[in-house]
Amino acid sequence: MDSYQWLELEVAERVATIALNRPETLNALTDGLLKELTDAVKSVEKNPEVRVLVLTGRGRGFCSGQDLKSFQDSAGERDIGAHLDQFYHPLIRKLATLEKPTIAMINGVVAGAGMSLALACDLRVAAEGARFSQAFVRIGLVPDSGSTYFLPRLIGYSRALEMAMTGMMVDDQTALNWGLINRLVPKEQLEQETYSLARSLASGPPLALGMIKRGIAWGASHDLNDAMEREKDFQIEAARTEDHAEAVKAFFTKQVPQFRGR
Ligand code: LHQ
Repeated sequence: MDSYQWLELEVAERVATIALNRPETLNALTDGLLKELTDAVKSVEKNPEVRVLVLTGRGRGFCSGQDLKSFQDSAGERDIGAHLDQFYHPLIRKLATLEKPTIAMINGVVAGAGMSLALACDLRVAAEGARFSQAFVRIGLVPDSGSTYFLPRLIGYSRALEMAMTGMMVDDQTALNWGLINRLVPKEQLEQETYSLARSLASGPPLALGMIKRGIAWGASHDLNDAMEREKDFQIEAARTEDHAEAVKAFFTKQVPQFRGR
């Protein structure tokens, strides 16, 4: 896909930005938007110029989850399992396993599967005023698209259950205190803070960053012995990279290492 109707994709200074662009619905997810989003993440994956992905929303919302209008129009006719298999699962898997750091730049309200999208990113930077709801229960559904996996790992079992069972709206400060987001910044500093973080990650060692992402995901769901074995495999690979050799040299010559991803 060369151009997109429902989102914007831009690349600058080795950082790609995907901005969901259906602001009138707080960026609710239609089939069309989900297709474009999956395509855009794949193109970020393939683009060697890109080292970091920022995911955000245009307007006052980050993402309000499944577009309920398009579902309402075909109420009863939809096979939700097939819908999840076709649209959501490949997207969440692709985001969570992308070998490049991903940052959700949270500009406003986040609900339902929109929250799953934010949770599937590696880091979350939110603007003051952002709000978070596992809205599924409010319409008689259950958390999907990875929320049951990511949420208890991020904020703990009890808080995850409270959010999922009540659909409560969690405010920005609570989200920070609970570890749902990494950073909370004034609205007008959201882009500056996010891109400063993104550029710093983009100047890091790409191969090591990819392995760190896989390693932490592995460690979060394995026991200590398995985790150490996996770390060892990754460390052997990392220690063989040119980037590692260059960075050690740069340390002793007191220079800033230039990581090339080799
Ligand atoms: C929307 C939406 C929306 C359409 C706001 N759709 N228009 C489910 C089914 C099957 C398979 C896959 O997975 C899923 C997973 C899910 O994601 S289920 C959960 C779906 N999402 C929700 O239930 C959230 C619905 N939205 C809300 O609760 C509120 O809009 C929130 C809390 C997000 C924001 O509230 P407000 O700030 O008060 O904004 P608002 O409600 O006034 O919304 C602004 C506009 O956006 C409004 O349109 P209008 O024409 O009246 O201005 C809404 O209708 C529209 N909108 N969410 N998901």
